Amino acid sequence: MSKDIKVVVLGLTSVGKSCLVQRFMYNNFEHTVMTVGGAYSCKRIQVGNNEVYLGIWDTAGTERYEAVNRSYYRRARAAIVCYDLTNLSSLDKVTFWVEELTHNEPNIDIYIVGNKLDLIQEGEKRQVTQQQVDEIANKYNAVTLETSSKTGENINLLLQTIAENFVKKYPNEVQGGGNVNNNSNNNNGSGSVNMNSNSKKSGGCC
Ligand SMILES: Nc1nc2c(ncn2[C@@H]2O[C@H](COP(=O)(O)OP(=O)(O)OP(=O)(O)O)[C@@H](O)[C@H]2O)c(=O)[nH]1
Ligand SMILES: [Mg+2]
Repeated sequence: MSKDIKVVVLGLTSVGKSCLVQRFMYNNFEHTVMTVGGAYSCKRIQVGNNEVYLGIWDTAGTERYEAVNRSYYRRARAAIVCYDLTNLSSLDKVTFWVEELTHNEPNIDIYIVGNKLDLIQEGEKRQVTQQQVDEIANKYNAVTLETSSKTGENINLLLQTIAENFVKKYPNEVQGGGNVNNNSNNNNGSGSVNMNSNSKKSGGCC
């Protein structure tokens, strides 16, 4: 049995939303242009005995597209709300989107994701602490993770966790149940992540 899950990616411009989607979809890190409107991608992953199709809407981070983004997150089951670990002001936009999502899509699962982890590992100053992020996450019952689209760290883990948590939360929507091994707090990229062999660029999606 397969299941389509709509996922929306939100956050300030340049925090790395498109790079995150590109890394997940094609396992590369290439030059991206500023997103205009929204861009859709779909990929199949395996959760236990179930096929899950993640239909991902990558949105534009500039303010003039905020109204448009509301149409992209409508009826989404999960939201990846991104900030840049080297840019404190990008956290304000996280609060903005998380509040808006909680108000308009109260059942949505929220993942607050700190991008550009590689820059911190290379010695660039961290501007956003885990404590600051936890304050928001605790308030809105969100999962947090730090990722790098450049190195690929935690990108597959993030999307696999979204799919696994969905199957756990809505077993009746995904026939067959499956064995779900949720490693949502495991930041080392190991464990239940098994993505690439199941990749698919089109078809069967939301
Ligand atoms: N070092 C590093 N740079 C990154 C990473 N992710 C994105 N970038 C860079 O950040 C810039 C913006 O990336 P995008 O993915 O286009 O940002 P965006 O959030 O989609 O921006 P908008 O489409 O304008 O909303 C680009 O120069 C990327 O190369 C990362 O993980 N590490
Ligand atoms: Mg973009």
